Amino acid sequence: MTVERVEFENTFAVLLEDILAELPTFNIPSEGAAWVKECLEYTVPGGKMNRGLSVVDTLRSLRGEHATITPDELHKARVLGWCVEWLQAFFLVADDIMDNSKTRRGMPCWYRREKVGNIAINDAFILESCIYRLLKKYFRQDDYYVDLLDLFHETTYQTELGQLIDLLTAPEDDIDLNRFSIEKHRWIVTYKTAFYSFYLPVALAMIMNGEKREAAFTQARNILIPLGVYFQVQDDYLDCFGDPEVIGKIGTDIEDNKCSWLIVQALDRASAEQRQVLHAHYGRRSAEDVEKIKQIYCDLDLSAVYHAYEEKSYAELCALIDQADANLVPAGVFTKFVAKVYKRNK
Ligand code: GPP
Ligand code: MG
Ligand code: MG
Ligand code: MG
Repeated sequence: MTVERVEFENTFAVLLEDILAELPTFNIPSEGAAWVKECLEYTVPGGKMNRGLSVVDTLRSLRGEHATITPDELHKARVLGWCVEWLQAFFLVADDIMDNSKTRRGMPCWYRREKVGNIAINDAFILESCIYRLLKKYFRQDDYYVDLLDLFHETTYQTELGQLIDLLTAPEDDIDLNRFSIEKHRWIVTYKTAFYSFYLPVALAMIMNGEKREAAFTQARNILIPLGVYFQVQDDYLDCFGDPEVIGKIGTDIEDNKCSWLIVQALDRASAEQRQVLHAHYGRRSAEDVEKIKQIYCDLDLSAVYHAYEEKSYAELCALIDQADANLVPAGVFTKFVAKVYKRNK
């Protein structure tokens, strides 16, 4: 584990304590404080932490090799990183309910734990509120406080709109594969994943670094959104072809009738007979139905299509980075990020 990863992980304990320490000021009954502690410990840490660590990485890249970052600044970058991880926990707890998922990070989804169930809906709201407790504690005095708040609100709304279309495109009682298209898929993943996973961490570090030029944020977005799309295509692929032991979750996209990258690619290539099989078996819960769909994915050699897509996306992202103006955002910000996700298997 890198030094930063250890420091970052250690910061979680501090922030958890911040949240827990103020609970008595609400006179909350003791079972409430115990619940919040258990929920936060279960749902916030334990991921890959790529999003959170990216805030710190980005701040370092923005400052350059030899510029110093004070201990206080480093701590604040880590706080922002954890705010992104908290946002992610909020989304995942809610997403797992909506997607009927079984496991997350190698454990049962929070809502599936004994005594949790629908309380997880309220827990998701609490997870979201924690972001604003932490921002208030650490950034209230800073002139960019309102910009941080605005960015978190904006990004949350974008993600919720993305999740809305993800769900509206996948009604389980009305299977209609004609709703799916490459353009629809791209819109959904841009909104439900790319903004919060890629643009948000970088933009937070830029704000903290005093960036005011709109062109710098636009440049970051122009590279990070395609990177986020590529990342969600990987997620869609791994949902079907990844190893649950490695990705820590059991895929549900076929059962959930999702407009996944795989089904969109399959529809683009299927013969009339294959299309019929897809129509007959997609979005159904039985293992036999799912197997029929996976068989067509294999017959169409979607793994090869995916690997070609990976190469092409990588080349396109590298070209975008090459063409970018390093005076707006240094290339290292993006190359580090691309290196983290290229050919990932989890
Ligand atoms: C990933 O979709 C998108 C999210 C986790 C955002 C959820 C947004 C909300 C507003 C709740 P996914 O369902 O493919 O993720 P996973 O495969 O991890 O379940
Ligand atoms: Mg999901
Ligand atoms: Mg989902
Ligand atoms: Mg997924």
